[in-house]
Order: sequence, then structure tokens, then C-alpha cells
Amino acid sequence: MDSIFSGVQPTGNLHIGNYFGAIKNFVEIQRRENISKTYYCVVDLHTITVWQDPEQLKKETLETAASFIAAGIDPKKSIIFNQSRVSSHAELAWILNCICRIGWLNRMTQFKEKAGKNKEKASVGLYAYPVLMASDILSYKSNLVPVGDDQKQHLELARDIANKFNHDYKVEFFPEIKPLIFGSATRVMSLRDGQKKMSKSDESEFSRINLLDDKDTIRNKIKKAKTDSESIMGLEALEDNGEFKTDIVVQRPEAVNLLNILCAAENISKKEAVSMFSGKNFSDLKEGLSDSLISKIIPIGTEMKKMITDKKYLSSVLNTGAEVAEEDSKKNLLEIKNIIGFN
Ligand code: AQP
Repeated sequence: MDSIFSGVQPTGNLHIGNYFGAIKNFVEIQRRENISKTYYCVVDLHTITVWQDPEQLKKETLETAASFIAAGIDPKKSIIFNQSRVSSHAELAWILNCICRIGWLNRMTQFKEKAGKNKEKASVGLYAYPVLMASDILSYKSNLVPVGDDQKQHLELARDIANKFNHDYKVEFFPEIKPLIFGSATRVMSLRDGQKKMSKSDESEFSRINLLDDKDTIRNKIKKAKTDSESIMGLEALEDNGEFKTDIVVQRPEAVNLLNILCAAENISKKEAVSMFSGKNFSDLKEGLSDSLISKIIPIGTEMKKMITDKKYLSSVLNTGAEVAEEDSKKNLLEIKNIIGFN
């Protein structure tokens, strides 16, 4: 039986990249057979690797939990909780810090991107972030992790840490970790720059569609999205396997991005999307995409807005989830401590 773990940071501005790349897949997986448990976590410990306003963090934690439920995650089927409520995550992270090699962390590209030129002033937490992520997954001995494409490298590291633990202590305790990266929009790009990932922290509001955006805002952001001067490409832009050819992705990243988002929103193939708009102008594609996003995203945003006002309900979901997660992870942690030789 598979065990699923994934997390989202409560850093605000949840966008369609988070939704199509991760949260939508959480919902799909919840319906699959052969799954023992699904843990969906609001990873607040990760968030403080960069300073957060305490009141804002509390608010965003509830908002992220609301996004899970509004998107279709059923708290009766999945364990929804926030990371700081379950002490095993931080405790196991220390143990795994002693397994992980500095050279492995030095290769993490996300740290380089996030720390930028000011590496010396970045927090130790930001550097060790991927080890905490490994701990999140391994606290529940989860083997499958649904994420966006940007998390691939962190999951390879988590797998290496788990394997080294098993090797060093001559056990077969941790399972093989596998990323679940699927759907048509595993890496949604910025609407202002098709080479950059759509991101919560992008200064430009026009770079992303937020889950809480209203109809007019969605339409306006899509209208202003960067394009190129050609018309929409034809089927020759696709490989035999239905993916966009690499040279098309390089030459026309914005067009590819808009079509990929349409595929994710409509659950259609790239061939279908390209056939619908081939030879047409971007204004046609943008109109179709706006309509599609409005029909898919507005209901989630509306449900989120309603739920955010019911703090009591959201807190009760997080409390129940934390109790289950605490119990499950404590059991594993005791076994891990025993393997290591702690009395
Ligand atoms: N643009 C994206 N396309 C597809 N998937 C994405 N994810 C994030 N951005 C995209 C996936 O969403 C999940 C939760 O992400 P996170 O909250 O842990 O933070 P992140 O990856 O750091 O997200 P952002 O938006 O890029 O935030 P900032 O600006 O803070 O760096 C993950 O599964 C992620 O892959």
C-alpha cells in the first residue's frame, strides 16, 4: 500500500501553479485505490526560513488549509494539519541532518536561487530546508509525493537521505521515495516571463493568477499576459508523444505556457488545445483561457473566501489532523530512535 505526503507553504498568494501543479493532484490521488493514508500538510516550519509576520502567518495557515478543502480534499479521507503542531518533523530533521552530506545540500539549486547573492546572510534553515522536507515525508514512511516539477531535486535528495539511513544502519526501514509529477501543468510559468516559474513571491501581481482573484482580475491578467508576434502554432509544434517540441518551448515559451494552462484547466491534451486555436490570434486563446479559468478557479476561490470566515471549522480540521499525524509519526520516530541506539 502506498502512503502519500505533500505540503504547501502558508506564504500567501496561492496561485494556479500551486493548484494545477500540486493541489489538484492531491485531490485526484485521494480517490485512488491502494493508498493507505494521505497526509496533506501546511508546512509552516518551512515558511519561517524567511522572516514572517506572526499574525500574517496565522492567517495564511488557515487560508492554505481552506484552499485544500475548497479544492476538494476531504478532511474525512485525508489528514490535513500544520507541520509545527507535530514535533516529530523537527526532531527527525535533526537526525536526518546527521545523515545528509553538506555536498548534497550544496547542489540544491533552489537555495542558490532563493538566497541569491546574499548567501552569507541567508538563514541556516533556508539551507537545511530540503532535509526538513525529507523529514516531513519520512515521518510517515510515505513513499509517494505529489509535487510540481520544481521539487524534483529536493525529492531526489530525500530519497538519497532515506537510502543512506537504511545503508548506514543496515536496515530496510524507509521506503523508496518517488515523486508524483503529473498533469499538463507541472511547471506553470509566469504570465510576464515564460522563462520564469509562476511564484507567490514574484513582485508583479500580473505574473500570476491567484486562487482568490475575481473574474475581472483573471480576465485582465490574462489579457495583459506576455505573448509573441506570431499566431498560435499548429500540430507540427508537437512531438509524436504529444508534448511540445523543445525548440518550440525555447522559442515560444509564453505561447506554450498559455496552452499548457488551458490543458490543465480543461483536462484536455496538448493536441486538442493546439487544434482548437491553431492559426488563430492570441486574443482568441486568451478569451478561451479566461473563460476556462473563471469556470474552474472562481468556485474554489469563492469556497475559500466562505471557509476563511469560519475559523472555528478550519481550526477543528487542523486539530484533528494534528492528533492523527502526531500519533502516526511518534510510532515511527520511536522505531527510528531504537534503530539509532537511543535509550
Ligand atoms: N509554478 C508552479 N507550477 C507548478 N507547480 C508549482 N508549485 C509551486 N509553484 C508551481 C508547487 O506547489 C506546491 C507548493 O509549493 P510551496 O508552497 O511549497 O512553495 P514554492 O514551490 O516555493 O512555491 P512558489 O509559488 O514558487 O513560492 P515562492 O515564491 O515562495 O518560491 C509544490 O508542490 C510546488 O512544486
